[in-house]
Amino acid sequence: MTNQSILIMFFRSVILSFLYFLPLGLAAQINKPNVIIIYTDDLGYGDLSCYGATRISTPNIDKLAKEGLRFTNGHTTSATCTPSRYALMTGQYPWRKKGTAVLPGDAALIIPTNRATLPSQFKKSGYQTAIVGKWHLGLGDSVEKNWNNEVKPGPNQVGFDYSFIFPATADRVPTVFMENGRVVAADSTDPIAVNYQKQIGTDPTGKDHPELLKMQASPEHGHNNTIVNGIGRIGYMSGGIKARWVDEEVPLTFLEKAKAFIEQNKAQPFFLFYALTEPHVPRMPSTIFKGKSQLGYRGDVILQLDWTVGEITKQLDYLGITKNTLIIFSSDNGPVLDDGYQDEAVTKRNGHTPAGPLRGGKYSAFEGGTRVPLILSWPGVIKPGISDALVCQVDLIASFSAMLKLPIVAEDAPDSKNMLPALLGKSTTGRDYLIKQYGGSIIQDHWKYIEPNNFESYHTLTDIETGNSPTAQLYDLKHDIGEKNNLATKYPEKVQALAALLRKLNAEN
Ligand code: NG6
Ligand code: CA
Repeated sequence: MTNQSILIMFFRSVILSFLYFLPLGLAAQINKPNVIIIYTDDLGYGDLSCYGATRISTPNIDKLAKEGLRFTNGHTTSATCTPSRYALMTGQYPWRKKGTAVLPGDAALIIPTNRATLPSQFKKSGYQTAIVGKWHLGLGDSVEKNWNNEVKPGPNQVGFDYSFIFPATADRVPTVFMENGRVVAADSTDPIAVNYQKQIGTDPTGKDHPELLKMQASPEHGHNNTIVNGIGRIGYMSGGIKARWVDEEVPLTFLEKAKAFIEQNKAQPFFLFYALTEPHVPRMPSTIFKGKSQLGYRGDVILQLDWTVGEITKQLDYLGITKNTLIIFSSDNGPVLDDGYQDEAVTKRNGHTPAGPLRGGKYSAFEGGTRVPLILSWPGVIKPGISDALVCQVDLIASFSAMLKLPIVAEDAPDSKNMLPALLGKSTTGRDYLIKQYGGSIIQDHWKYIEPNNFESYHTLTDIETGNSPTAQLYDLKHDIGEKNNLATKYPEKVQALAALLRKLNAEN
C-alpha cells in the first residue's frame, strides 16, 4: 500500500466517523437524549437512603443519585396527586384552573387537548412518547362514559403516542389497565360499569363484608366500597372480572410495559413518563417483597420501587443507551402513613421518618407536602453532585422546550420557567420564587410564607399537620427546614412583602 492510499483511507474513515457521529451522536446526545421521568406516588423526602433514611436502604436510587445530581430543594406544586400531575403536564399552576383537586375514578379529562403539554412538546420534536403507570387526570369528555368502548380524550390525545395506564389511583375503581384508551382484557359479555354515587352490581363491599377483606380499611377513611382482590376500594364497580388487576402484579406489569417501550424505541429518541403507584395505598407488594423491609408493606413497596428503578437502568445498560438517556426521578407529593388501610405502616415504622427533617406530609402546606426527592442523571452530561437550587416540576415543560429548541406560546405553560441550566447542574441559580399548594404559600430565597386561613390545622385521619393557621406564618428555611419557628411577628415587613407578591401573582391569569 502506498503512503498516499493510506492517507486517503485515513481521511475517509475520519470523514465517515464524523458523518456518523455528528447527526446520531452529538446532536442527538446534546439536544435529543431519551428522557425517562420515573414518578413515584406519595414518596417522601426522607424515604430514600440517599436522602438520609437509615431504616430502609434504596441502593438503586442511591446509585442514580451518586452518579447524577441530587436536589435538596426540588418541589411539586401541590401536596396531592392530581394537581401536581396537572402542573407537570401543562406548566400551569393547578390553582389557576378549577377542578384540579384529587379526582374520582370516573372524572372527565382535565388537561386541555388544544394546548402544548410536556409530552406533546417531545412528540413535536420527533420523539416517540409514552406513559406507563398511574394517570389520575381524568378520561373522556364527561363522567358518564362507556368503559367497554374506546375512552377518549385521554393520554393519547394530549401528546402520548402510547399509553398503558390505570385511570385514577390504586384505591379507586375501576381497577383495570387501559392500553391506548381501551380496557385491557375487556369482555363484551361482562361489561364494566362504574359509579361513585351508589352501589351497582352484585359485588360485595368492604362495608357489608369485612370478612372478605385481606387488608382492613382504616376506620372513617371510607375505603369500603367494591371489593377487588380482597381490598375495599373507593367507588363502585361491576363487571370486567377478567380485566381487574391483581395488586401484587401491578408494578411488574408496568415494569414490563415500560421495558418493552424502551426496547422498541431504543434506536430513536423517546420520552417515557413512568408513573409508578408505589408507595400509594393500597400497598400490596409482589410476593417476593412481602416482609422484606421489616417496616410493613409501605417499606416493602419502597424496596420494590427501588428494585424497579434498577431494572430500568439495567435495561438501558443492556441496550447500550445509558449515556444517551436522561433519567428524572421524583414524587408527586409528600408521604403519609395511614391513608386508608390497616397495613402496619404506622405500627411497624420503627423510627422511620418518611418526610425526613421536614414538617407535615401529604396534604400539607408545610414542606413535607411538596418538597420531594428529585434526582437527575445523564452520564457524561450531568456532573455528579448535590444542588440546592429551587426548582419545581412545573418547570419541566419550559426547560425541555428549551432543550428541544421548540418554543411554546406564552399562554401555554404560563407558570413554567426554563430551569434547564439548574436541572443539568450547569448553574446553581434556581427560581426567584415558587407558589405552592392552593396558591396560599410562597417560597422566595430561603423565606417561606403561608397565608392565614381558617381550615383545620391538623388532619386527624392521617395524623398530619396541614400547615393551616389563622395567623400568618413565616419560616427561614435556610436555618429552619423543619418550619418550627414562626418568625412572622419578628419580621412583619417580610410578611407584608411576601403577602403582596402572592396577591399580585394570584391575581394574574
Ligand atoms: C384521598 C383518599 C386517599 C388517597 C387520596 C389521593 C380518603 C379518605 N382518602 O381522598 O386514600 O386516595 O385521596 O391520593 O378518601 S393521591 O396521591 O392520588 O392524591
Ligand atoms: Ca400521590
